[in-house]
Amino acid sequence: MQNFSAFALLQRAFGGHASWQPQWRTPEPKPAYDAIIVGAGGHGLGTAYYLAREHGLRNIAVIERGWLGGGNTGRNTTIIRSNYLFDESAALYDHAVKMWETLSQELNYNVMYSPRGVMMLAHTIHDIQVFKRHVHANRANGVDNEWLTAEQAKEFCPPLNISPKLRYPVLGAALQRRGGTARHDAVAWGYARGADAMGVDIIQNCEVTGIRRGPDGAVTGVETAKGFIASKKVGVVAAGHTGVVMAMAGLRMPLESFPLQALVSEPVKPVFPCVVMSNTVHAYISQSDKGELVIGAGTDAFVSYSQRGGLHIPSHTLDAICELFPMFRRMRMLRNWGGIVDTTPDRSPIIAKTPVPGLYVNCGWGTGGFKATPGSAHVFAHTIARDEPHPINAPFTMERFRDGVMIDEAAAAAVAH
Ligand code: FAD
Ligand code: PYC
Repeated sequence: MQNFSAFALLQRAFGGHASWQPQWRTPEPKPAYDAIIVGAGGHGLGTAYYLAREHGLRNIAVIERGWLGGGNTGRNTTIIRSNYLFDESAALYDHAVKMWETLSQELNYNVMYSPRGVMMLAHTIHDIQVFKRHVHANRANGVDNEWLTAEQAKEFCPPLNISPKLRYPVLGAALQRRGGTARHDAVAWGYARGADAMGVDIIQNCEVTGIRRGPDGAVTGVETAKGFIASKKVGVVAAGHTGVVMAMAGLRMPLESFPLQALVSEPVKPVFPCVVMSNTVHAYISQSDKGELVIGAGTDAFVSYSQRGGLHIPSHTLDAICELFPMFRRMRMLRNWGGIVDTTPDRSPIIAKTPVPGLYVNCGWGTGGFKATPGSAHVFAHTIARDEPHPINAPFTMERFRDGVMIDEAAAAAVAH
């Protein structure tokens, strides 16, 4: 008589050996990836690119809840500059500016970096003092920056209204000639293509919903909308949502998230030669290669995860732009949008290891992380690959808030937040 007991059937299925049992248990998942990057913005994709290019890791996944470049990388106004006050920041942002200069060649993808000059307007005695201090500090750090009179500012940017009758007249300006703009989506696509060519997996439409830790507390991988993905190294670069993602590992971050808006006009022929920023009247402007005037202001005054923001911000900004550049009064606005930026108490980023072994974080860029993209990605890749910071990002720890070693760049952030 045939034996149909479950045991006998299993014995037959496994070749009649008594050793079938271990295969019956679910094995502990082995690390599938050398590193996982959460967030396919410019910083995340760039990090994967440099991990592969400079540190020889090929088995990397970039996990993105939406589409690549659909976060702040694709929503920002692309201003690039390195005129920050403190030594630590000047080193970080100038590292990035130097990388921008050759990024198109590095990626063989035109990121349209255009060093057309960034001019920051002074409207009060306080502005003059602050900007002159920046000019001197920058020069001491080998970062170009120069002081212009109002007349010199107008010569550099002819549409600028320097009438003394303005409510906030232009009293002078600080000019960084190496500053400028780049094409934001090209940066995301350039890094994505470069990383993909070296074997990096870019997994879109796959939200990270949990960070799994082993009995020793170290990271073992991430839970996602598509299932568990294992890795002993996880780098979180999820601007605006970093606090939410890091909470999944039990860490509370010193971050607040705000909407930041921007808008563009109808396209016109080339009319605006540089970038002009004014923190005092809350407006900045440049012209894109498509011809649109690219305009923005400070953050909304409330914390939120809404990628929209209040209508009073664009309207207030346009008032300021029309006063500074009266020739734009009759132009029509084409569209406006918002992104979510996360800010730290000292308005400087965190690029660091965390107290959780195998978990790294890059966040807190507030309104100003696009300019840092190549430099930030480069030093973050170093931090993940070697489990220790690059000298340039060594000061940008989480612990500085506990220890009171701030890098207070609120003034250099230039966009009120
Ligand atoms: P992002 O491009 O936002 O990428 C983070 C990604 O993480 C997103 O794609 C998001 O979908 C993903 N993500 C979030 N949560 C999860 C999850 N749970 N699972 C998986 N993926 C997740 N900076 C400048 O230097 N100059 C400027 O002129 C400038 N202008 C700006 C104007 C506006 C309107 C805004 C909103 C920002 C501006 N910034 C500017 C700031 C700049 O855009 C950001 O600091 C920078 O782009 C951040 O890049 P990132 O790659 O870190 O973030
Ligand atoms: O950081 O220069 C900047 C910036 C400009 C607009 C938004 N951020």
